[in-house]
Amino acid sequence: MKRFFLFFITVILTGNIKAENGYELWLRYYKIDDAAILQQYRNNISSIQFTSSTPTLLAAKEELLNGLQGLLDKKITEQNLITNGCILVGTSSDPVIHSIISSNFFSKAGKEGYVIQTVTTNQKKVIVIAGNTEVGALYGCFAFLRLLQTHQNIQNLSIVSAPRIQLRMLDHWDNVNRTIERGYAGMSIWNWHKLPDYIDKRYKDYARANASIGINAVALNNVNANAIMLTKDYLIKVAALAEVFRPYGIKVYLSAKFSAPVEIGGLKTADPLDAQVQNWWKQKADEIYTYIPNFGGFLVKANSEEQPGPQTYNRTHADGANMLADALAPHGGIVIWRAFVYSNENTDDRFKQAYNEFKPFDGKFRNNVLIQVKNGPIDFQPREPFHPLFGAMPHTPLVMEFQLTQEYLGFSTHLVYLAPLFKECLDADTYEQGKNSTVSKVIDGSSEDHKLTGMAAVANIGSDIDWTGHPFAQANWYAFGRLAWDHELSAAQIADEWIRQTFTNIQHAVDTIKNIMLASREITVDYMTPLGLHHIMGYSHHYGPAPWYNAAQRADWNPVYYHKADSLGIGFDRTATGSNALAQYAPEARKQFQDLHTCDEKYLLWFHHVEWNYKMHSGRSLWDELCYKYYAGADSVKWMQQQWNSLKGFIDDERFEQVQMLLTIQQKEAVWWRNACVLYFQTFSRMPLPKGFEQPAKNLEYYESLQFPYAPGISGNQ
Ligand code: GCV
Repeated sequence: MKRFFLFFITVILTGNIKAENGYELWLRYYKIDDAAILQQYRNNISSIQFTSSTPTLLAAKEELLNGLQGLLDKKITEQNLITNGCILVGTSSDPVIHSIISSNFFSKAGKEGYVIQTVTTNQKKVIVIAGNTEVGALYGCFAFLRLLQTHQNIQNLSIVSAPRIQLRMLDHWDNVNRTIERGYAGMSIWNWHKLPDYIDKRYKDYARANASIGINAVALNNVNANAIMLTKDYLIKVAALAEVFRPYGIKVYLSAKFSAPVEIGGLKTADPLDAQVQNWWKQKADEIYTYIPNFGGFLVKANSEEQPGPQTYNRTHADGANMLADALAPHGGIVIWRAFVYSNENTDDRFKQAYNEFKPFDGKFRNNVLIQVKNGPIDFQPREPFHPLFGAMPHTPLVMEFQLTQEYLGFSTHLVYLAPLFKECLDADTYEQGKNSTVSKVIDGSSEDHKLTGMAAVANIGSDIDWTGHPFAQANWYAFGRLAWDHELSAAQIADEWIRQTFTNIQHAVDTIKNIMLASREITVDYMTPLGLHHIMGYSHHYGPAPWYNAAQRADWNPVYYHKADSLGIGFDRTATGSNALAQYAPEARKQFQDLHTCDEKYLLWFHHVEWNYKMHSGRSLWDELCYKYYAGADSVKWMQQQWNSLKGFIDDERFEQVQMLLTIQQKEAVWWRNACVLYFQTFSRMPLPKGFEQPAKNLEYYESLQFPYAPGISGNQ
């Protein structure tokens, strides 16, 4: 019966769904297809009134009008009078809004938050959307449209929402020549050649999408920076983008190359303690602010992976960051200095290097410096324990750095919903100040009362028509913004609202898609790096498995450095008998990892070298468990395919087929990962595959022979 019902719905729907290319993201505003909900909205909304027409409120008005007219399929008028069903939008400084909304709400909303209230005034029922600032009101409009797009009841609204984190930032690794380092969705959307005169429509749509989820900062260029970005010609182009973004509350930042004073300034040195160098940066900052009055500041990768930095001149990270901070301070700019550093000369465990280099400088940075730390200690792996710097630098504001572009998670061909990965890190307990000192409390400033706070993510956006190359990669952009606004939202809640806005509100379809999304990250971990394996992907391009690789010029670029498989077992001993990286965590946090028998098996091989015969919680040997995980992961992609196939007719054919094809690739690649890894590790364990497991189709030599010279995403600082 249920089947028949679903089939019936499918038949009805198929005729109505128009093809979509994904360009509109989660801001589609198609007519509400539920008659009762549509009626409720039509009854409650008739007109809009804006209290002023500044650029930000004009942007809000355009969005609200466009959204309402699309969703309600009715003409919405603009009124000067308050009538029944009017939506009144403005700021708390407007006398009418001030008189009908309690100031309590506004104090909770803070600088960027919003209030959405249903109010009856002079016998007229109205909906007020307001903030203390215009950008707060803009965010409120987007939030209101989200309510409608997700079919919420809007008859008696009483909502106040404020971001938990101040700086909610996308970092583009886009090069000047429009290639993108680790980019899998086409070329950079910044057309530097045509800027500043040609303003692509995409720039505004990009700003709208970001504002709709509260993103308020973007670093435009690769952290492997090109100094040319700081020349006048390029600053003028940057200024043109900043102008498009400004009404949407978005500030631009630039990745600054530390050697710029030499490369474009004609100086002999970039030593941060040299007066001429300091002066050069001061003048550069002054110049930037003449073009971009609301410029955000610099993002810096220094002394890491061949990038220049203060250590080049025997100075410290603090010397370098503080020099730039002093140049920006008069203008209110900030420096975001990355802690992703590891040195070739240092033979100690790469895991430990960022902590060792940065912890001694805790409290030594200027007030306008933030230190940006990747979520885990190595590099955006499918699963990492939280970075030990979180909780270790109480006197320094730390910015979280996540990665949306799926460098280590199947590029833009694998469906991997990243919110569970983000949440796992944010919810981890650092025990910095006793129990419940979660990573999220470190970065939202509540642990140490920091006023400047931030969360950043490496963007997954490119020139592909759907922006992200995989329709589901859009969900990662969306989830990042929502979590940066409120890290207490759950991965399921965010998936739910994204699906409803992006695909459909039909409950069966929402549930099916949500199940796929929520399972996808763990499935990927299982077929790529189960039980705490990490960094075993292809060399340089990072595509596919290569646990055997051992030819890189630096030891810590080789997978064998990380898995340490030998005839006895597998895994990196980071306890006191090994590299003792665990000592970098607070004692209580360390406890959860340090004992082989109690360590969560998800992290086992991150911290222990474990014998092949070791008995796991399941009762299986480690070897059998490893095989079990690899096979379960690959099989689960088939489950994802079956689930997806059941959605035919619930969503448009164009995106349905796209995802179907991408899942086919994902399934093949999952089997490839499984076969290559199992065959390789078997050369050490010398144990058979567990009974009943299908023998890999090819031998290890075959997998080792695969070459991908043109895999996407590799590039330097062009
Ligand atoms: C921008 C990893 C990536 C590099 C990236 C680097 C970083 O090593 O593979 O492409 O460079 O991280 O975060 O700086």
